[in-house]
Amino acid sequence: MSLTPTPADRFTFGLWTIGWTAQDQFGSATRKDLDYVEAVEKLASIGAYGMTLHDNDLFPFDADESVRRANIDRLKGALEATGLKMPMITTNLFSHPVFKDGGFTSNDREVRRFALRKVLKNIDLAAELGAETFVMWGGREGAEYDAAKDVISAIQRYREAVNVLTSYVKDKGYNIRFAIEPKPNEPRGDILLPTVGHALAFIETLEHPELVGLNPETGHEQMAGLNFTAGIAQAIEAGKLFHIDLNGQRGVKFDQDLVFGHGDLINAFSLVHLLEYGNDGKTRYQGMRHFDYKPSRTEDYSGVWASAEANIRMYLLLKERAAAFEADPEVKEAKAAARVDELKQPTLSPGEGYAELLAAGESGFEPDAYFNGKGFNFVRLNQLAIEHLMGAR
Ligand code: GLT
Ligand code: MN
Ligand code: MN
Repeated sequence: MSLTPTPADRFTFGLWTIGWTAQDQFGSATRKDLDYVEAVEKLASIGAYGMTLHDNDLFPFDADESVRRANIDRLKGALEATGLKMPMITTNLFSHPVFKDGGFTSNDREVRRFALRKVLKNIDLAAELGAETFVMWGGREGAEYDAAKDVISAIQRYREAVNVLTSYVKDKGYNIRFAIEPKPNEPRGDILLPTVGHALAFIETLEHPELVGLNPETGHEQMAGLNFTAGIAQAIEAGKLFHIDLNGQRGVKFDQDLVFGHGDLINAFSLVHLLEYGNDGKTRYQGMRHFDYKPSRTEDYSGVWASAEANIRMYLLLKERAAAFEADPEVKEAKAAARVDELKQPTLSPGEGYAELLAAGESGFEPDAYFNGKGFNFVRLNQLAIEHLMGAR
């Protein structure tokens, strides 16, 4: 297997990732601004498939129509020249002071109306650039104080906003689907739709749930102490994994946005295995492998590009390790001993209902045999997985 990326690998990067100038809560920028045309050219040269952006990564919040148009056209020229794609676009509803209490769910109705107009305009840009996925990360949609936010109404306003956006896309005939990106906290004390599970439940209450899925981020689930691979599996099963933000996070702390695999490596291994193989070969994830990381504040631009390539290399190495795990006869045997595939078998037989189940009785089943016997052999299987991950097999 090759560790040289090709566009077929579908690796994409946010302009805000490699372009992050490393200003944080405690210190000023440590790098100069990155020009978006240079970003496009560099990404193409390292084998990326595409780049993604927020409206205001490309033009300032207060840009007039001529600046906006000039920058869009200059970007389009760079995309055409390099062949790089723009498969996802999103809107910045978090930087400007107007969004200090959120966009779709600000207590201030005028702000909510302004936010919706900003997103509608950006959907036109997504259509113009051929983006098929429109991400919604509601980082400012939340609160610090329970009394300050009527969460029931906030969810209703969130729903109202997403319903407006899906009806717009339908009326315009755009080939665009929305992907909600959950996050538990940061920058708000508590963010609405904090996890994959919350967002999945919300989507089912929408007017056009078929147009709305998820863009889960590794670190965001792990910040909540959750197993990212397990969340992604549930999203795949629900048909809702529209996009994914890959990065690294080391435990329950602030959002680190490390290089993919530089956090919980074991979980990154199981994730790549899941994305590449699904559970039956049919549920392989076909979408973008989008890296949403922050090149550390300690790095200059040579370090930025080395870290961008590190994301790609980590994914390809894990894919190679996952393939070796998948092909190993000893793993197959350990999986059989662990009865992994038995879970695919429905619990009831064809035609059976609860009445037949009850009538079947215990017929020889011995619950007590599970004491001091009938182990599942999961540890042996996990040891094999980790040996493959370590390159020991
Ligand atoms: C922001 C956030 C990311 C989101 C981006 C999309 S912006 O950097 O931390 O997780 O994916 O709005
Ligand atoms: Mn993050
Ligand atoms: Mn993200």
